[in-house]
Formats: sequence, structure tokens, C-alpha cells
Amino acid sequence: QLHYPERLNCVSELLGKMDQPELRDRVAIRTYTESWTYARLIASVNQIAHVLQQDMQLVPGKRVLLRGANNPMMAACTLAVLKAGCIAVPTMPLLRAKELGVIVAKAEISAALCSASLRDEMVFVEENSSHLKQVIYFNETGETGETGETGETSLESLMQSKSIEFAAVDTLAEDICLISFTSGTTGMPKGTMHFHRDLLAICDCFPRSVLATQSDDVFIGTPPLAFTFGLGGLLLFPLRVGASTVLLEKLTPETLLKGIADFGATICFTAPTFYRQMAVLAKSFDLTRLQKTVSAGEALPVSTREAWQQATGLVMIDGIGATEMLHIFISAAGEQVRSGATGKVIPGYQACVLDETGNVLGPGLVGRLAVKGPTGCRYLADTRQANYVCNGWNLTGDSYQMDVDGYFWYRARSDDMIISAGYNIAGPEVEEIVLMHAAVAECAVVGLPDEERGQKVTAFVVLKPDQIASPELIKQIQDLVKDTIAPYKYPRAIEFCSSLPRTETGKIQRFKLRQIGLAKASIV
Ligand code: 3UK
Repeated sequence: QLHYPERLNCVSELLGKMDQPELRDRVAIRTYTESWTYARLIASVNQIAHVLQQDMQLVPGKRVLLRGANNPMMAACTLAVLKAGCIAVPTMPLLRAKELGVIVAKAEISAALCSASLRDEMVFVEENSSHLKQVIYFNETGETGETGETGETSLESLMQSKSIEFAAVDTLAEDICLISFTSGTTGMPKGTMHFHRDLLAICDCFPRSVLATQSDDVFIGTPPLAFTFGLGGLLLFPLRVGASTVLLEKLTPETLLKGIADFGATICFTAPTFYRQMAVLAKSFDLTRLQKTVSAGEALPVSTREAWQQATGLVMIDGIGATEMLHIFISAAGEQVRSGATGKVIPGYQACVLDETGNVLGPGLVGRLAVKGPTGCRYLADTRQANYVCNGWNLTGDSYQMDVDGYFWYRARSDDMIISAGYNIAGPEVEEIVLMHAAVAECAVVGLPDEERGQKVTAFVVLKPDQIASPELIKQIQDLVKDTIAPYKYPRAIEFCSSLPRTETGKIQRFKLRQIGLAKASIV
């Protein structure tokens, strides 16, 4: 089990051991234009921590909004907030003023560090908020000077006069250091609070036991640092072992492959849909150094796992994580992988499947996934806490079944279960089969209201570029499903579309598809 001292600042643990003459010159963060050694990262973090204390007058416990894409300055700002004993509130780069306003009000935020490239939206928030008083902008490249036409002082110029030494604020292991907001597909976004200890605990669980990370690993991937998947995978995990991380912005499946080749990445983190598209292009890139590829955020279809393995020879590491749990808690790698299952519970965590009344279900029965471990859900002032945590178990909102060997098999988000003519149908199970059809690039299956059956299984399908929709194709896809799984699960309706609505974290927005489906039905 994990043991941390009572007084603990996670940044002194993460960076402290790299602050030695023989280690300081190792590369911590790389981009196409920059290469930051640990020495430079530590110096920048320390200078920013001084700016927080001296220029912004922030005392420990203050919440600081963070806005920026994945780049070294954004990483340094995040670490500096933690080192100064303040609370980081990272926000997804694509959020607009309206959404940011909700977060600023909810978390009562008065100070922000923001990338100059996201200024317009931020100014709007500042003008319309009674909470937010101080915003300091940074240039992303780490260059000093003014941040554009407004002539205000940039973070980089404030840093210049500061010492590159800073003693970490002496926080408690159980002081809150991070408030991460969920994307909130329905309702108000929820702030999840995490301790200094929690940030180390995630480093000492999944990457240790499943990835066996080492100091010569090179990390790369798509999730924003503002998403705990990215914060862990692309910043905390590499720092914990003194490895290096590649931070790139606006990645596409193609540029991610290029990045893996260019930087000799060994570990990659992204969502299933990226791997699916990368599998098609992989042959044109040199991926010889790539060893471990982690898929999370959404269920990994078996056909995507297979396409990736065929293209690269790599066995995909699926893992389920959640903002509430901070990172991944069920996963498997290498020979432990069972295709179709997410994996086994990670050492340190416990998991089981519960029925509606909270009784533990035996192997093979579908129910609600429940998890317990060193990290867990603590919502910021939200009555929905009681829905997520019951009797000490975290209920993630996913339907799962466990087999006799302790493997967990994903069924669906509990709210996404389709009930049609009395049958329970898991959308992802139907998606799996539709995706096996050679003409299909992407697919999402939802239930739409139907007078006769209650809900009608409806597949939204994106075809591969050279394919044309036709009644024959619809029939082929329907027959494929009927021939492969229980026939009542087949999609009675198939809608072709050019893309699927997704969140910034790569999740299909099934609620939007239901809205689109409803709107269409009311027109005809
Ligand atoms: C779903 C998965 C099936 C599942 C996350 C890794 O996704 C992350 O956090 P979110 O708060 O969403 C949590 C929900 O997403 N999910 C995630 N991974 C899988 N479903 N298979 C998977 N492998 O519904 C879960 O409840 O956005 C992922 C690390 C950190 C994270 N925050």
C-alpha cells in the first residue's frame, strides 16, 4: 500500500529528486521548437511561484484558474500553483466565456494564469465576473516581453527579476491542490477536488504496475493537461520517474504519428477514435521506438484494438479512468490483456459490480461499477456527491460485468443503456459489430423514442471516404449485426452523417445524437 508523509507538497516530490547536478540536464519537456531541461523547468516553476506570491499576493489555499494548450509554460504554471500551496483549476482550452463564467463563479476564483492566445475569451469573462480580479498572460514560448498590443506585463517579464530558487510551501498531504471540472454532458459541470497525495498516488498506481515506466521513456499524446487523463499521462507520470514528455498542440491522428516518429516516443496516450484513424496511416511512419499505447476516455472497440495491433504489432492497453477518480483504475497490458475487457482492477484499488440496491453481484451479472482506492470523488459543493459515493464506493455511472477471473467487461454508460421492447441493449456492443463492416469509419448507437418498442436502436454511421450510403449498405450492416449477436439488438434505423459530435476529450456526445434524432423525427 501507498504511504506518504503527513506533510507533503507533491511538486517537491516530483521535481525535488531531479534537482541534482547529475540529473538537472536531462530533458523534461520537448516541443518542435523547445527543449526544457529539468533545470529549466524547476527554475521556471520557482519564478512563477514567486510571481504568484509577490505580484499576485496569493496565499496558500487560493484557487488559480489555468488556461492554455499543452506546452511547457502551461506545465510550469500548473506546477508553480501547486508548489506555492495554491489550488490549480485547469480549464479545457476550447471552453468559451459562458462555460468559464460558471467555473469562475462556482470555484470563487479571483486569479488566473492564461495563455495570451486565449486572451479574447478571458477578457470577456473578466468583464462579466464579480469574482475574477487578476489575470496574468503568458506567451507559451517562454519568451519575455509584452503579450501583444495591450501592453500589460506578461508573466515572462514578471518572472525575469525573480529568484530561480523557491522553497515549496509546506502543505499537508491532504490539502486540496487541484479542482478539475468534469465536462458535464448534462447539467452543470462538477468540480472534483484532489489532494497533494492523490497526484502522487496516481503516479504510483497505474504507470508503475501496468506501464512499468522508466526514466528513459518518452511520453506523448493528445489529452489536454487540463483533463486529468493528460495531466497524469503527459506531465505527472513522466516527472515521477524523471522521464521526458512531448507536449504538442492541435494534434491530428497524422501529426500524432509524426510526433511519435520525430521524438522517438515510447508511450502514447489517446482516445480509441484516434487509434482507429492512426491504424490506417501507421505504416508510413517509423514507430519502432513505440512500446506502450494507452487508450482511455471511451470504450475500446475490439475492431480498433485489432486494427492497431495489425498495423503496429502493439497490444493496446485499455484503461478506464474518471475525473472523479483522477486517473485509471482498471486496466491490463501485454499478456494480461483479454480482448473486449477493460482489464483488472489496478493494485491499490478495489472494484466490484453492484445491483440497484447496492448488493455485490457475482461474476457474469451486469450492474453498476463501484470502485474504492487511494483516490476518490470529492465534489466541490455539489449535492450530487451522494449519487457518486455510496457506502465508501465510487459509482462511476458505468454498467459493467466481471468474469470469474476478475476481468471487467464494459457494457455502456448506465444512462446510455437502450431499453427496446423489454430488452436491455448496450449501444457500444452494437457499435462494435457495425464497426466491423469494411465501409464504416465511425459509429455510435443510441436509443430513440419509439411508440411500439419504447426505444428504437439507431446507428449513426460515418462512412469511409470512398463509400456511398445506400439501402443495400443499410441491409448489409443490419444483417452483419443480426448474424453476429442476438438479432433483437440490430439497428432498426441507420443514419449516415459526416462526423460524430465529440467532446474535447474524444467522447461521443450521445445526448446530442438523441437530440438530432428527435429533431429529425419531428420534421418528417
Ligand atoms: C468513460 C471509459 C470505457 C466511463 C479519464 C482516463 O475519461 C476520463 O474521465 P472523464 O471524467 O470520464 C469518465 C467516464 O468515461 N470511460 C473512460 N475510460 C473508459 N469507458 N472504457 C474506457 N477505457 O464512462 C467513465 O465513467 O472524462 C480517463 C484517465 C483520466 C480520466 N479523467
